[in-house]
Amino acid sequence: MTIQLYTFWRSNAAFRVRVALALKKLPFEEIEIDILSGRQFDPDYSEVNAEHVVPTFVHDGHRIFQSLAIMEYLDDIQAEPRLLPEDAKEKAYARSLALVSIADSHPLIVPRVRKHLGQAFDADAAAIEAWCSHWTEEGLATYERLLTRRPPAPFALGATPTIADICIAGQIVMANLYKLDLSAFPAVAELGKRCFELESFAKAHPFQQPSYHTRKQDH
Ligand SMILES: N[C@@H](CCC(=O)N[C@@H](CS)C(=O)NCC(=O)O)C(=O)O
Repeated sequence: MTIQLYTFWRSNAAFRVRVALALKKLPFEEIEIDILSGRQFDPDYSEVNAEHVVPTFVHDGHRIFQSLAIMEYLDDIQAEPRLLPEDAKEKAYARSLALVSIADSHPLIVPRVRKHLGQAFDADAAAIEAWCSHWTEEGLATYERLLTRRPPAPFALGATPTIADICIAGQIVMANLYKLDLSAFPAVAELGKRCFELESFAKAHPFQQPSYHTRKQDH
């Protein structure tokens, strides 16, 4: 089996897939697409990903996009360790938790949104940063309420990490990028600590990617 991942150090969606692949212990080749320099619009990559986003996952030549679809596919091709619970209600809850970040928080702060805020509404760098911080904190606050109602034991769905933990950890990654204080979100911070103690999470963090250290200053 060969796996390639079109990825970028800062991409939250790519972070999710890097963690999922590491939890499954599946080796993969990374192909970097610098989405801050517009490489997602290059004709070659446009052919790979019609949405002009990362990640794109390639399994034996078959391409899949959207991090949730990729993580679910990984469970289909290699069942253990499971990233989604088998029980229908638990699986739906895991997906619900995952989508708080994937569908409702993260899409508001991606590069194309930040760019449009500047181009269409004259938002300056400080205003765009404030926008991103706001929507990141909204996601963290939702997770805090959810984790308070159903405390992690020790992970969000139980004994082992699932897509829910991956996405909550991703929300923390966003907070790290915007230098946000997590003290108002103690349950989220505690779960994040537990996740990032695992090598699969820690090594997938944007700040651990080689190109983070060689990035241009404005990236
Ligand atoms: N919902 C998608 C999000 C994909 C996405 O927006 N990726 C970002 C990086 S995290 C991207 O490539 N953005 C390029 C842009 O906004 O121009 C997923 O979960 O895979």
